[in-house]
Amino acid sequence: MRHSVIYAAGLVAIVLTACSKEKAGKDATPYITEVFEYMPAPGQFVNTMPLYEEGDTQETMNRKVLEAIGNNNRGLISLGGWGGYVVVGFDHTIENREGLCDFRVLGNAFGDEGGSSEPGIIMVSVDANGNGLPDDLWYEIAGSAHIDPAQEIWYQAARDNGNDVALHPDYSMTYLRPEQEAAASEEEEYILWEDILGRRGSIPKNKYHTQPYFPQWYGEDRLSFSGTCLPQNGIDESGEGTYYVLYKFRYGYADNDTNSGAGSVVDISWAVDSRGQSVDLPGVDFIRIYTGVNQVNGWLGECSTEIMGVEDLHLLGEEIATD
Ligand SMILES: [Ca+2]
Ligand SMILES: [Ca+2]
Ligand SMILES: [Ca+2]
Repeated sequence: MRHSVIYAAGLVAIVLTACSKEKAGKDATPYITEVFEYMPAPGQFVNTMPLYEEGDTQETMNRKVLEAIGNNNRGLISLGGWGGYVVVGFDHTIENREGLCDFRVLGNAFGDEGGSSEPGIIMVSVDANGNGLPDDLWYEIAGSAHIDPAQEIWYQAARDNGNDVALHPDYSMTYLRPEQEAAASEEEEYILWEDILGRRGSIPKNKYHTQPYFPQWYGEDRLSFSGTCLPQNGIDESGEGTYYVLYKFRYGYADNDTNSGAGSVVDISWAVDSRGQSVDLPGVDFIRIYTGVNQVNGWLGECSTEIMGVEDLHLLGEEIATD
């Protein structure tokens, strides 16, 4: 009997620990403190950002990602092609304050109207079961193209360019490990993929990045991802393959605007459930970001979201109203 009382006391302690995370204490940090999973899709910066070394495992790669983008270190990681993702956590719950943006995702996009926008789709989750792990329901942040792709100012130009400008909400893709590494320094059909729409394509190997592009710590030959696929935002403005512009979406995505730009901040109130309905979240404990566009832009290579960090705006004392 006595034993069960002690056990119950233990349970209470666990519940209190979970609750204490709900409000940011004075020691809380605005930055990423945990990386739960890093699984990029194949890409030209995969296995170098962060660096894969012989013997690395999923666990050691997660740790390398934390060293890069955690605790305001501001290193850079690449999520590779469409679907590649990272799941991060914090030492407190990021509060959803009414009428305000709540967090910022840092990337390496530049240009006022875009130029190098490689949008990542952002998902959020609440540690509903209080176990400290991201094994709860996920909600997607409905960015501007989730609402209406045709409102992006570059929409018609992208359409005229032959881009796929549709938003595919239940998209999935499978990448195939190459049977052998590319022999030449360049190879158009290097990593083959197929998608749920029956389309096939490839991630080409380019001469600037010669390492394997398939994540080397991943053991299987087929690597699948699912989520939303955004309209293709890259246009070859030169018409001869020399000048690609990757246009910026209006709001709600990662690595889409400059880090100081209005497009890099997110209001948790933009979250929707799997049916696209708004959800009312008091705050979030976990954030998942995945590359949102499936497009290869000539010599620039595949569109791949890069992440430099995440910041809790409230802990930073930044008050940014939601437009
Ligand atoms: Ca908010
Ligand atoms: Ca959980
Ligand atoms: Ca980028």
